[in-house]
Amino acid sequence: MPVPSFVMAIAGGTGAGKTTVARELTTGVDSVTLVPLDNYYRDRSGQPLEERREVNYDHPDAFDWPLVREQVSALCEGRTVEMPQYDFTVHNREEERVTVDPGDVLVVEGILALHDDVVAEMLDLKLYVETDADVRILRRIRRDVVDRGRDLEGVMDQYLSTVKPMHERFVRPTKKEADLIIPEGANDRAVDLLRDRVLGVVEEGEPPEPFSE
Ligand code: UZR
Ligand code: MG
Repeated sequence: MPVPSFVMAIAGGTGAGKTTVARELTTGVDSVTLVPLDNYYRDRSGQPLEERREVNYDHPDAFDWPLVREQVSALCEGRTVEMPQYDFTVHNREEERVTVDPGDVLVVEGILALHDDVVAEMLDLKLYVETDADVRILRRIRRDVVDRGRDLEGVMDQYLSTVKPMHERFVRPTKKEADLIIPEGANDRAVDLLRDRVLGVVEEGEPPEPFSE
């Protein structure tokens, strides 16, 4: 298995376009390993669904950080991991894990991708995608209502009670940990520049330190 040549994190609020940026940034790279932090929500099999519905999933405590550290570190060292999968419809980890190999580029993506100091040590590049809150909530509504079959009332309640306050308390402050802040979603010049950089590192073996020359 290869040891990844480039390890990056992409943080930002819900609906910011993190997944899109991750895809755009790695277009043209043969092997990319995505580490979505959503997969690392704690295992709540011992808890009834009613209780799981009430969990604050935007708080850092909702995540299984020891497992995130263990698996990101393993992938960085070129080892395969058994990655948990998350089922949003029942708010729980799935029973089956998926075997994930390390690629040339590793992308850790999630609202709190820049939250953990130990994970931060493993990163070559830290990005924060910044998108206006109105755009983010509209995207979130579309995703939750259309794609995940939730009701509008519930999505609005959740946004006001947890998503927004936790964003302000835990997600937005990680912006200052970022090497670069990418304004609004994909298809901009920032993304083009970075993609060239990533491809350069992977194909020509340039040093991973971003913008070091
Ligand atoms: P992204 N989330 C759920 O809605 N249900 C769950 O069971 C687990 C997570 C939401 C979470 C967060 N919050 O805002 C979002 N809430 O998933 C993060 N409330 O995912 O980065 O793709 O927006
Ligand atoms: Mg996403």
